[in-house]
Amino acid sequence: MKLFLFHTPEEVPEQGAPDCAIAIDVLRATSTMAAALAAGAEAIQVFSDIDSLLATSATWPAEKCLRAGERGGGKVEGCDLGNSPLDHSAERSGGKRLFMSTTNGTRCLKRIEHAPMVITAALTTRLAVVNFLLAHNPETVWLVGSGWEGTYSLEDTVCAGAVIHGVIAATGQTFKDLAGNDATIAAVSLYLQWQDQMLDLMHYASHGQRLLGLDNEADLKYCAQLDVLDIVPRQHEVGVLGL
Ligand code: 3SL
Repeated sequence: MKLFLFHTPEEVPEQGAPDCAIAIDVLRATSTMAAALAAGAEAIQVFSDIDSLLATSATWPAEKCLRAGERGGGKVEGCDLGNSPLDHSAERSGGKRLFMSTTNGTRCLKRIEHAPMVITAALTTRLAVVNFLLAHNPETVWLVGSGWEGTYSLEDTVCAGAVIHGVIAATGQTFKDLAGNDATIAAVSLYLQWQDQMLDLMHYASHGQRLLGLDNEADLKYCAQLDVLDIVPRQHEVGVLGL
């Protein structure tokens, strides 16, 4: 297995495709997707723009539909929810399809949607993602951070580092075997430095600060947890993820 890390969707090469592509948006899209599926959502359908989300969701039975729209950290008018993992419970999300569009996370998924295997990762699902990789053993893996509007995100990089470190720990392989690019090695160093202070790191991260400014400290606490969900959201048809 060769692992490549791209910090933003913009860094993803125009040519070629990996055997497995992993979208990461710790704050908060991929943490929210995992929380929704763990709460029993039927599936998550992702959109780059709100107009297509509203148009497609209008064709779905209303009682089985939840619209989640986020821009700039806030809920989009006309949607039922914003992008908080804490919004999801069995009562609210069970059996429903989540139609979702966020500033960066869903854009990241759209960028990699044509890879043969597409999954999402978050700190909450880190070990499940490592086990998924070990079970499927894809030859090439692209881990793609969602970043913020084209720039690097600390929290996505530390999550990529946590996944890569997990693969190293489980296989005993070295960077020589596993690292496809320099960014993978740097991400593991970041993870090793911060693994016991994940919440502190979220507070220092620029998007963490943006979310704190919007009164979302509980979301930071939730998203900073490691290995609390044993699920891997996986794309089953282009733009639609489930378990
Ligand atoms: O950018 C995104 O996709 C979101 O996760 C951003 S936010 O955490 O909802 O503000």
